[in-house]
Amino acid sequence: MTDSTLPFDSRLTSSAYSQALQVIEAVEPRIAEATRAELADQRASLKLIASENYASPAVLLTMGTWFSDKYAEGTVGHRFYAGCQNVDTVESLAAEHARELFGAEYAYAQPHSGIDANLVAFWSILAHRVEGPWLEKFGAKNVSELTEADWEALRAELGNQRLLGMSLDAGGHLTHGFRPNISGKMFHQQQYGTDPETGLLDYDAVRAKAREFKPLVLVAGYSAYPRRVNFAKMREIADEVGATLMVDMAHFAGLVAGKVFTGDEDPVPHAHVVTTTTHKSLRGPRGGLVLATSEYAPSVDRGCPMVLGGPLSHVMAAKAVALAEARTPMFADYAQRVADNAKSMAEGFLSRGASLVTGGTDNHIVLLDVTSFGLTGRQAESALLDAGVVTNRNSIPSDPNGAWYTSGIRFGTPALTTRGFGHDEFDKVAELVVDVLSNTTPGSTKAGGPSKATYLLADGVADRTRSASAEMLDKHPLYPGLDLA
Ligand code: DSN
Repeated sequence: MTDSTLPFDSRLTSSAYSQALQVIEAVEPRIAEATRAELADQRASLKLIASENYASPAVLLTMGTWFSDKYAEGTVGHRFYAGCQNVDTVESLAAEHARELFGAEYAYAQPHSGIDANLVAFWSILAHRVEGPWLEKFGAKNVSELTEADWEALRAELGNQRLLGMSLDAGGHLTHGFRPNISGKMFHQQQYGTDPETGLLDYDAVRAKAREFKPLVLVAGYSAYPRRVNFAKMREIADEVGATLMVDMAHFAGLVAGKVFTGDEDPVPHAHVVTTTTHKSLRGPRGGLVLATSEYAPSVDRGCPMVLGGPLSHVMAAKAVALAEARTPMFADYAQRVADNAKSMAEGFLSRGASLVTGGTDNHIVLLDVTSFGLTGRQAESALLDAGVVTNRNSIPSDPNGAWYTSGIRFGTPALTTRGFGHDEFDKVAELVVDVLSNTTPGSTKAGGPSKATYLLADGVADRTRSASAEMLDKHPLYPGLDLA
């Protein structure tokens, strides 16, 4: 029995993949074998990584075509290579679906990943906010008219800008100004955190920091914050200090697309520039996307060659297919289930005495504080993996174990919701996780001291977790009916 939320025809898909694998097998059988093994592994595990999902066969198949063979640097209608008319069709369609889906004035479908999308956004904002006035000052029409001396001064000006983003341990992303990331090096950066008592964003504290720091760019968005953000308030703060509001919605783009986040929680009407990946809750191919107001569009359009190499036309085609899927009522229903399931999982943890950062969730993420189990995130992640539960360790606010060992485990509902898991299954998943962690004890170092990495999982726990998981996974098969025989 199946209630997968993926739209596809299993007979056609089985035939397409069986034949494709035969073609691959004839050249490099080990790749065909690894491809079959990967499907088997994904089918057999409880995938709870918040940033992963399962794309539809239509999306996946679209990536395996001759569009991969094209170079298409430039923009639609203005390429550096001849013969890009079909790539133009693909890129225009991806952008059109993105604009329609999100109600954006402008969409740029070329970024290869989320980091690329953020780099395009940063440089576009600098070009618009810093380079623009500079060109005006020197009466130049474009950067090619600047002299070497102008360039030297412009470089100093570009590199002297400030960015304020959410700190990594509060749930922000590496690219939001984290020191070791390029964003923390190309900008003078400061970070805002969350309230130490509640774990929630404190908009007054963000405002106070923005007033003091006066950033050129205010970044909102997160990769491990289990709550919604009020983007209208963030825009108010940005306006007050003259900053550009950039929202990275990579994690929750599916919830925006499915109209679970509307009004003040929808970043698109409030931000100047919005970036996202397409493969997380949005359930598309691995890639990035930038949305912008018309004012920022000309500088975002310079993403290639400013920051990006040649666009991946086959992936842009798959983005168009995924965005078309996301415009259906079926996807809106899926997005609502993603959020409902996260609540069920959070309640499942709380009712069993576990401690959650912010005390719960209202998006797709549940962030479990594992210190009450006497474990580090690293130990908990490894013990769960032994039991077939795939997650990732994550920092929690003011994490005593730092960014490597951490004290949290991040769970996400997009992938298993795609398989059809609902309230009861997510409650059961919480029960299994609590059982595993309650039966895990920290290990010791070789010298006999306390270790942050080693652990001992009690006998029998991994087996009983795997068999309880298998029961649920069998009821909700991945790509039901897809047979590679
Ligand atoms: N790596 C992604 C995540 O797991 O959230 C973000 O880049």
